[in-house]
Amino acid sequence: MRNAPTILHLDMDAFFASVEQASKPSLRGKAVVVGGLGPRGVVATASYEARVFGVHSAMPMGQARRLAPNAAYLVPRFGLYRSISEQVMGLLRGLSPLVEPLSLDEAFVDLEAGAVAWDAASAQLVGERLRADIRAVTGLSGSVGLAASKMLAKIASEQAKPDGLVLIEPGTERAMLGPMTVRTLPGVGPATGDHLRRAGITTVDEIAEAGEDELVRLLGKAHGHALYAMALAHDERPVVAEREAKSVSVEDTYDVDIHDRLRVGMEVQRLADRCVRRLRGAGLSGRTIVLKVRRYDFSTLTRSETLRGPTDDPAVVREAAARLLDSVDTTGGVRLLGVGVTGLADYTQEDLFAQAAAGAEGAAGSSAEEDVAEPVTEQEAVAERRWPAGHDVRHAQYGHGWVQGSGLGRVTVRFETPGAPGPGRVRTFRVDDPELEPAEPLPLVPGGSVDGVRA
Ligand code: TTP
Ligand code: MG
Ligand code: MG
Repeated sequence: MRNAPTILHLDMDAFFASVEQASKPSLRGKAVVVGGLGPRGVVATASYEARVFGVHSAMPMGQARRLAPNAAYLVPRFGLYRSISEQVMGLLRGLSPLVEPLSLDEAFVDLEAGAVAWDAASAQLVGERLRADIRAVTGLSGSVGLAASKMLAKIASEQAKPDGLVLIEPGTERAMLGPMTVRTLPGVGPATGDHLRRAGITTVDEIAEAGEDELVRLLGKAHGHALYAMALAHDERPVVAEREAKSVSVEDTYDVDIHDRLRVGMEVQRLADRCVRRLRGAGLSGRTIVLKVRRYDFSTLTRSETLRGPTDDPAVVREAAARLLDSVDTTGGVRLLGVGVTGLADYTQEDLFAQAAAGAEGAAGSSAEEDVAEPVTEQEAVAERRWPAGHDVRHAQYGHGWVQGSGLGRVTVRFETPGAPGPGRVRTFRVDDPELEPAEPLPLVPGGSVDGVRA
């Protein structure tokens, strides 16, 4: 392990919700919940104001509404979040060639490799300046952790939340980690935590005391070994730049185009299994399942789905690939099929013990939009799909605004823009008002850009 705290971990605060608050002045300082609003929807995230009521990511939306009935409930706008993520990642790449994004709002940066920091004082300065730059460019706050290893940098940014910076001085790691709950360690979620607790292990010190053999006996070889090392604050994993980050994929080209839909389905299942064997062979797991289809006319489509947590479970990958295939038209024949897994993780990410369950519950990310409508009548469903809560609109007379809600043939719009000093006015229209149309998001910061945004 290096002896200077020059690994930086950044994680944006309440990311989706903060973007919504930045773009909608009336929601600043208010409880905001972003997620799927349909009957099976789950919370993607909640603003810190909403977390006070107990609302958190992955909670069923119905439960969130009971806990925080007065919060604003919004459908995610992934295009906007992606474009802001790009701005943030761009700032990180300005610091070092070694930037490892873990998700839209989170990345490791090796400051030493960028020659921008070499000791605690210089690392602290870079971290503070980065937070200021992020605020200037995006209007949002991110929390920064600095330490001599990835694991500790991530723990530090968690401690820094929200809107802070924590630096862990090398040499103090063991003493700091010891009394903390095992849940602090990466890879220990609720399931692994329960498992350890039943064995009488609740703190990091108790993992160290239990010894490596006991950990392996409890959690299996790979996980037990890794967890023991982390409890001793041993973590030598390098920051891996995005372009080096591996993705595992397999594909087959067919001599004769496949026309039979059943056969296409079977091939996809076979490729999914092969892909998982490779993945496991490399000791990896990944969050995003990708399906590639080249059709008879050489048109090539890729479809992807992002799961809540990384998986290396063949059943989960097979099911995701099958769902993706459902959305692809293969009439006319298929020349090539491929299945891949990206967003790879080693043991750093989520609760490895519970990953199969998370995968089985389906995707939390991109599929949320499908949950939007709870059809009261056909017309209601159409209205809600055309006017999702939180999405931008433009009215010929009143200008730019966003959908506060819709129902009973009406849509309520609040006319306000990101730069405005305070809340804008609310007006209600018929859902088929010819003067009202969906609009692209505006930049969060005056003069900023939202290149490539498609909400
Ligand atoms: P996180 O960084 O885990 O959470 P957050 O940024 O909302 O809040 P925090 O301040 O605690 O970091 O996730 C980033 C975004 O990813 C989050 O804003 C929404 C999305 N997300 C989901 O869609 N589903 C989930 O289960 C989680 C955890 C996040
Ligand atoms: Mg975050
Ligand atoms: Mg995050």
